[in-house]
Amino acid sequence: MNEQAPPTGQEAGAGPAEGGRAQPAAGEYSFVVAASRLPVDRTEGPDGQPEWRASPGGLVTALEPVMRAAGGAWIGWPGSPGDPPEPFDTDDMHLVSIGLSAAEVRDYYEGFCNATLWPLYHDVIAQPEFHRQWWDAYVRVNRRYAETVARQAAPGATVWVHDYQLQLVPGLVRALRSDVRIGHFTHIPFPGYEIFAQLPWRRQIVQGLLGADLLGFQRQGDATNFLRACRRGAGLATVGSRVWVPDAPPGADIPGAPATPAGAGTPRRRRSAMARSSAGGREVRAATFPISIDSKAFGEIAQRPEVQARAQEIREALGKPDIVLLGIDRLDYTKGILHRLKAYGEVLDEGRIGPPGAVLVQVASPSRERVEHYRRLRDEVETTVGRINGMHGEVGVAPVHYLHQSYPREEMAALYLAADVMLVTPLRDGMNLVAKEYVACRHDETGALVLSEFTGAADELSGAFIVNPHDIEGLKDAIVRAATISPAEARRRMRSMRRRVFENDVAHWADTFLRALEQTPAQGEHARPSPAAEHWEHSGPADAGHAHPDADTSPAAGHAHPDAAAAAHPGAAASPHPARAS
Ligand code: GDG
Repeated sequence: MNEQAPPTGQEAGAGPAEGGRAQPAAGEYSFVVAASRLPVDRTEGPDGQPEWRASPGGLVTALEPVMRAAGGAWIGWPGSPGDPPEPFDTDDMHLVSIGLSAAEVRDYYEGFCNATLWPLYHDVIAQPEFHRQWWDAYVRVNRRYAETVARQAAPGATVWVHDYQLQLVPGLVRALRSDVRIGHFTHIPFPGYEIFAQLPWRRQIVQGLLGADLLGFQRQGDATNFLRACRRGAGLATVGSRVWVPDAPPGADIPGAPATPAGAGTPRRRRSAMARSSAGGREVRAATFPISIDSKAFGEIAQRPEVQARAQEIREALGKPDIVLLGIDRLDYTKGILHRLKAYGEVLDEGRIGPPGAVLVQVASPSRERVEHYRRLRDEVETTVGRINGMHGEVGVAPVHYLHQSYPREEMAALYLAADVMLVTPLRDGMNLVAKEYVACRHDETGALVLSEFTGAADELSGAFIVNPHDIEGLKDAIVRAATISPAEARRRMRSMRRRVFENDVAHWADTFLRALEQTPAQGEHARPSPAAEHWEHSGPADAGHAHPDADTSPAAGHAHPDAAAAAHPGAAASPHPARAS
């Protein structure tokens, strides 16, 4: 492991480069992850000073083998404003903090990320706010990340950027370091163009993302929506899962990036033609890679005797009801908690199941508490829970146990084990890991999952009771069916879901993405599409309302297969290993 860290922070490592832009010297890490958060917890040392400890989550666990083999660095925000800790090494990786000032936490994190992009990308369930000052902060923080990545990455390194908080980073990194290979994964949905088009900075976002070689999404619909945004918002040509990006730097429209992209300001149809006939450019793939969990680790926790004993204890503490229903979510308006409570309340009203026979435990872990929509949601959820308990409770019997707290993983596993029915009812959710965690814990193949069709998980967990959470009658029926399922049907459904969750775990997800990234053409290997290639789809009247059939049906556009890219680019490097340090 590397002992001495290069300096971090905005000011370090810059030197003169072409075009007058600061070009940082290459670093020493051949695998670099950039994510909104650093996988650390802040604790207090014996002298009262803050100390930082690594806190491995699913993503870190998945990337550990690559980090260990490649000498990896993880770049992220430690989670509180002010001076970031010095870079430090854990057993497997080098952690580099990005500092955010209090104003940046307000404008970038709470503002543009969580009050603009989050609601916009979740189909405007809440009204997004657009503020130029927030956008400026987003650009500034993304640039800080990009500069840090550029300083840490070894020549030819693989860089993996995560999520909606860092969509400009791929383009900005490419402008600084054209030698690295860049992947980006969007954990949340990518909205339909009619919604995305509301964003005043939609073109810059598309261009920022297109700095990557490979763009990963949770579901096919997300990738398809992105490809449409490329055609309609940026006037670029696509075929199947591929976008042709002409030579001008894709970060060009981002304030501070070097130049203007080819075709900006030209009519759309001509721009597309330019894209197809331009002398040079790159091909970017947008494909689906459904994320998962560390299924084995979750399964193992759930097998521990003390966790199983705790599950029993929970049921006893709840008054030994016949049916325990469970919801576990961040307290977020996308998660459909109010719809779930409404349906459950009506099921109780109608006496279809009810206390003391059934109890709902709703864990709503605190989230984004300084954002207005979240404060309002908390009030509404707590009022609704109070109303249901007031109507249907008795002394010593509450039909809803509401817990606005966070728990350790062992307690989460005990809750999953204690629950006969898991309710996962988001209005929109990229994947939803809670559904998969529940399944991973049910080693005796009991239990039932009620799952919203608007989650990525619904594509994989066909053994669930799939619901439209807006359809309250349908949701009520599903809750009752799940609560009264026969053991044989529960086993059949759970077995198929467990097979899927254990086959596609988070390591498989990371591996598939990184292999596909490795197989994208390296700098200088991009085969220019022939101008006669009429299957290249571009924007224009024909695209006004329909995605090209290719975008939905091409095998390359579907769930990514590592071979797909290699087939498309026979000359591409075939090494399965993501790290490419020379
Ligand atoms: C985003 C996307 C996508 C929750 N409360 C506690 C706790 N959790 C853990 C769960 C689960 C995770 O948080 C939540 O993951 P989700 O997938 O449900 O949702 P988001 O946080 O919105 O995540 C989502 C995900 O990214 C990954 O790509 O699936 O669609 O929105 O792991 O267990 N964990 C602990 N205590 C809690 O109280 N320890």
